[in-house]
Amino acid sequence: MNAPFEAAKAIGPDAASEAIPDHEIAVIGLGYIGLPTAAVLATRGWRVCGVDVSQSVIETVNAGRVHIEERDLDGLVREAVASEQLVASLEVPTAHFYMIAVPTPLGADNAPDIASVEAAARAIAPKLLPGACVIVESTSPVGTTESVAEIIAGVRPDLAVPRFGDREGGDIALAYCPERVLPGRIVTELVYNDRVIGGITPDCAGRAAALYHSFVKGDCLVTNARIAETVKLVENSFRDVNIAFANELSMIADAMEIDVWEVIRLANRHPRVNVLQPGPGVGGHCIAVDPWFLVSGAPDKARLIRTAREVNDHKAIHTEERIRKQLRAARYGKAALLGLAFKPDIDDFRESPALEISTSLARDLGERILVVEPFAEQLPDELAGTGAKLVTLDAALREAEIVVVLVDHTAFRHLTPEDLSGHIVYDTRGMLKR
Ligand code: SAJ
Repeated sequence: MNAPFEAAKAIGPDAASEAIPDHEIAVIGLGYIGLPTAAVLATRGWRVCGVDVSQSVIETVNAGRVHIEERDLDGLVREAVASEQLVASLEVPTAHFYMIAVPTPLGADNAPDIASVEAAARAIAPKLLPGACVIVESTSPVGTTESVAEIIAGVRPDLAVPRFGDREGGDIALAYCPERVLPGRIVTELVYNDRVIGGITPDCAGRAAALYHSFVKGDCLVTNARIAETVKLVENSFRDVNIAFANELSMIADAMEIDVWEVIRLANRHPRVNVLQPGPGVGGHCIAVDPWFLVSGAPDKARLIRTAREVNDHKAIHTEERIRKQLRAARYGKAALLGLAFKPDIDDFRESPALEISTSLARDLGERILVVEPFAEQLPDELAGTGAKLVTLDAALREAEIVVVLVDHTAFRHLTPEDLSGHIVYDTRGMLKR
């Protein structure tokens, strides 16, 4: 038995050692968070079973390969699977720790959809042994960890399931520990970021924290589940509100024909001002989504957070309108759209304003749209058949009259104003000013 296994036994009640679980840790959901977490834990000596509903994900991981692009993840998964510390399965095993890392998308009317978390809780419940610890990592509306506890209590009346506010622990522990890693830096940030660990009871928080102490080099900060759930939503809402300020400023500057980049550069020389960067809108699965989870908790009170979301969504419409105007003025000229990803240097096109803008333009003006995206081998489905073409940067500069920077990928950053002379340039990211 290795050291982490001893640690797991040590933090559970004595009953934990009566039955030997199949695995030390089960990670439910092998996506952008679950797979890197499972691989990091496995390479730190834990016996990990990753669980997913997709047969192809299971086969890929068990072959030591990855189904998502993330820096350093492929080597880590290969090592974890080769050492037999990580296996993937469609079935939830018995384990000491369960980590739930499944998607929590926006449902109708921007309401949170936690169906996958609830399904994970129902799948885990029959497997729980006394001493087990269930941790939710998925970004969730406040109260979700308590809902998980209720589901488990309903399926397992034989277990003393702790309730929020209890002073004592129960047969099992339940906690919320939000992921806070930045796509593109996930493997590093999983280890070095501080973690916030919120228990349904103080005992639950302590038991969950023991797991994080085994692989996190940052601080493990202990609190209750509701606070931890709120902290996660606050982090991304804070960022969204600040980006909205920058985006609103850029639209004001457009109307007033002022150079927003110069304004921000100089304003940021004030010791207490730090304006973020405008862009074509806010993308990704997190910042454009999570603020709605906070709004849903108190819709009448969350006026600024809701407005920020609306401003950031509107920035994509504003950007598209400006490009359409330039295309109208150019009569038959073509526009080169640089980048489709939701931010620089990643291949992730989910909720990407650049993709949304490009798709809308291509549907109307396909033949006049050239797309340059170093992270795509072919046009994404949304753009296929519209007449738009995926071309190299050189070809785009030769053919297009208008050049729009939608994503400041490193592959574009060598461009100088001289390279672009003779073109109409719309730089939504301020790349050419840096
Ligand atoms: N963006 C701007 N201007 C800026 C900064 C960002 O327009 O000044 C845009 C980006 O282009 C992108 C979007 O915002 O479209 C989000 O990008 P990001 O790099 O700020 O954040 P994400 O979505 O990749 O990751 C965020 C992170 N949260 C915070 O920084 C508070 C990460 O730590 C979280 O773990 C992640 O959300 C998550 O999973 O919740």
